[in-house]
Amino acid sequence: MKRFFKIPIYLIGISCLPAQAADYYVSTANGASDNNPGTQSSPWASPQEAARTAISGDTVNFEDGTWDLDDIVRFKNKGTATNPIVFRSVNLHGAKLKLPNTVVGLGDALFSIGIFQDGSWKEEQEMYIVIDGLDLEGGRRHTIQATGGGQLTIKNCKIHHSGNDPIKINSAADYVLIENNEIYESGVGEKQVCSETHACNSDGIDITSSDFVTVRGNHIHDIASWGVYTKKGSKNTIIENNIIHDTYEGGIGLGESTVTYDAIARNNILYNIDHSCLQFSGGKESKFYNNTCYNVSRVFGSNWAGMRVAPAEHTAGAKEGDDKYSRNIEFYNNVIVLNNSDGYCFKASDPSFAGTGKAAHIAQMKMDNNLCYNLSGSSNYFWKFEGKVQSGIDAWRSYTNELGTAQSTSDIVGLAPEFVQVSNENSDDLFLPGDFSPLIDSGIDLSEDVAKDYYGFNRETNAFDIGAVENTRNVMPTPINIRSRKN
Ligand SMILES: [Ca+2]
Ligand SMILES: [Ca+2]
Repeated sequence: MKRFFKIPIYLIGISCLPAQAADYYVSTANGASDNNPGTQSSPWASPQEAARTAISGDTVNFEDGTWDLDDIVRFKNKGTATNPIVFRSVNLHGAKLKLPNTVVGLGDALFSIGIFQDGSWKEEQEMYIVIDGLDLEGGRRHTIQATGGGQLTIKNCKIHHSGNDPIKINSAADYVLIENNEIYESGVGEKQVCSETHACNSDGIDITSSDFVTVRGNHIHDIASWGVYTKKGSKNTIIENNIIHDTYEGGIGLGESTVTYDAIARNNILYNIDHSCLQFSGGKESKFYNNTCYNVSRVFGSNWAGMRVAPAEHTAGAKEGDDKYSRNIEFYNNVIVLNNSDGYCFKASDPSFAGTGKAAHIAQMKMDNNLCYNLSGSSNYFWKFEGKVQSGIDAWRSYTNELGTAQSTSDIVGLAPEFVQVSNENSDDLFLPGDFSPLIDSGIDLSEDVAKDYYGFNRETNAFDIGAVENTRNVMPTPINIRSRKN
């Protein structure tokens, strides 16, 4: 874990002086040139010039226009906590930067954020860069890649049509905030074709070996692989209040091929997900709280589940001596609406921990107050744990009770969630439980971790609803509009 403040005490007085901050402009208008001073009346022409020149405290304003780039954009300098470097579109999404998926460059991304020195990217760089409101398209592998480029904020942007993952955070890029972006169409470049329809390893957001990354309020859709996952030893990832839909693989992964620690995914809405919706794959001390999954596990239903637990493939990034298995994990207050005839609400494929048995394993899992329903019309519901399949909630309860750690004592199975709205993504009622929904007041109180719901309404202490949206509309104040531009 990183220390936030590295400024010696005697320098603090200096860092508090007014910054010599400049306001620069970049434009596609006639007369724009990198030989200009970069003022509003005499703007630069290229984002690369801005990225080479801007220093701590500078704001670079992009006028409306389209830049057809032929090279990556890489920042030369860093900002500071109080004086970041800001790249912003004057008008929301008015500035469009495009880099073809064929262009090879450092990082293979449109924006490569980090410090490249002596032939490699440096880890744990505190960049303090803000990218705000731009429309970013393409990149051979990624649209934005932070390799070691920490303290980065990506907000209010459109980020799309990447070769692989639109956003890749890796190599100890700590304290990255990804907020209020629309992220879509991953894996359109040099496809590693998985099937006739989509690419591989092209997730909406891929967080690898980076701590304290927050993914909040994003709209992530039409994704070749997973919506979001965090792996390779990443610690303290927060994934909250996102809407994720139309993915060809899974929804949210806490752990993937490698492990993650202390992650939480809460108040997310996921729909039209082909494989598992919520998955721990080498997830440790991690939580899925109050997420709504609808129309999930649509393809190969017997391989996947609404909620799934698996080991990671490798221990890369794990704490010293630690293993690859998921442990101390929790699924509470989640809605799982499957769409397949196989009916797997839950599936754990972790084998027994070395030297211990099923009882020890199940004691390290906690799941309850989830609702499982199936759109396919099948009334069979299954729970699978270490190769043994339990048919029906009663069988699952008594099986886990016999193992010494009763699970799912308050789950709701086979009842429709009765949402007001399931298809209009712009509706304020999307996935709101209707007034007679079984989700209402059926959750466990998670006030400490889930104070608000997807829309920003306060949760009802001691009367938690299941799922991402709390039905308390008549009594609560108007919430923040999550789609408006964030300051
Ligand atoms: Ca990936
Ligand atoms: Ca309630």
